[in-house]
Amino acid sequence: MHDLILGTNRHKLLDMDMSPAKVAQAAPPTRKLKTAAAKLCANKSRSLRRPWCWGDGLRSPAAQRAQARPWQRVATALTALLLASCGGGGGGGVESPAAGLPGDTVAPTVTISSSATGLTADGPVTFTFTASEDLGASFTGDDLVVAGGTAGPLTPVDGLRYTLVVTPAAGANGTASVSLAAGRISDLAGNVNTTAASMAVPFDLRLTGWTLAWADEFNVDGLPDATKWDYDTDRNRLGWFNNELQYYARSRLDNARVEGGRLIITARKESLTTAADYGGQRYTSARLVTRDRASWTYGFIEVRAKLPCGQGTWPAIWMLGTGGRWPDDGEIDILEQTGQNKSQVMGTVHTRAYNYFNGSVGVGRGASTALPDACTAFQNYQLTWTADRIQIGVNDRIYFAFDNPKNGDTTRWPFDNPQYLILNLAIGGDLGGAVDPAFTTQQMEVDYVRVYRRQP
Ligand SMILES: [Ca+2]
Ligand SMILES: [Ca+2]
Repeated sequence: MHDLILGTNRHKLLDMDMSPAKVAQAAPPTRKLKTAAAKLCANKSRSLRRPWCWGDGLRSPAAQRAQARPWQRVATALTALLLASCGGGGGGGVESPAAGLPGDTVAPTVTISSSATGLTADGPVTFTFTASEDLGASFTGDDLVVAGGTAGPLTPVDGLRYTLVVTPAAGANGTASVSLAAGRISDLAGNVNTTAASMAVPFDLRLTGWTLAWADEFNVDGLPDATKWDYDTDRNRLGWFNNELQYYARSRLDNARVEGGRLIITARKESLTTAADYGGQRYTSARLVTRDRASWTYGFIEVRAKLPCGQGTWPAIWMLGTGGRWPDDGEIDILEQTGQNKSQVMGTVHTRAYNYFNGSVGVGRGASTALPDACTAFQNYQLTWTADRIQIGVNDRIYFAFDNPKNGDTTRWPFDNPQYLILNLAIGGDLGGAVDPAFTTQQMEVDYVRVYRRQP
């Protein structure tokens, strides 16, 4: 395709008496190209008239040369010589002579940017197309393939820029994208674009009104970011609360490292007998907390993670109140998975009224949902927490909701105060159960943690 166009341009340079219309006739490959030049000349509304337009028709290059000022003739001839000796040049260079004039052999390009700020758009997305040179009438909305929403008209902003607004369906989430194929547009000299352009923007209209307040994308290899994460090792010596079997290590790459854009928490069968707080455990792992670094009251929290498949592993993504009083300050379990059923995930809240010390109202309030590929693929685990309700979901599907009774009973709703986030991989214990005798290592991988808050 590229060679074909260069060949055509070279032909045009050598035969300057071909009219643009004839060049267009001889040129590849689209019907649009054949008519674009004539269309342009017929468009009286454009403020910048083309030097090769005359009246409503086309002037031959010979007529243009006759009328051109002497310096223009010299410049045109020099450039034609240069271009011919260089074999026509390639795309992307500085346009010489001026874009669109006879002798312009540089194919136009289009770059695309979007109005989206942050990671996810929360409303209509405005795409801006910036052309490398004047495209005249050759660029229309019909040249674009739009997905993920309804597109408005392609609107010229100035000679080079155009905008297009894509409006996603109300309440939906997905990806809005625009793409322009090669061969769809041409510059004023008839050169056709040889490169495609496209842009995709993830959007989530459920986030309308929410602002990204805190995130870790895990982009820096090594130990987790110490400004965002601490380690909870408090109960290594005495033993953890739910009869789990692991020792939680601090700042130890073997148990928590960032690599390839992910946080990897690894549980291992090993005994750190020399650790100062060793409590007799036969497994190691890590429990990362944002405690004393970041906490939130209300928000939308999304954690994209892949869970371990091994029997006896108990991964959790959850929150505890910063007051440190359990269960009075409340607990929100955004994700838990038992050691025996790796195709199911659970969301739960615990309060003074709803905990396993209080048999009268049950161990907690929660629900589970089937997720067959939880341990083989990344999934989005989500908490939507407002003053009215806590909702827990996975992959945009809410499967558990817990309402604020709004009667002032903090034993049932202690969730108007800040909570910090915890990521850990436990072994065995009350939910982990029996550990596979062949266990050596298992891991939970986290692609990102994103916390959104309502705009004030
Ligand atoms: Ca050009
Ligand atoms: Ca990541």
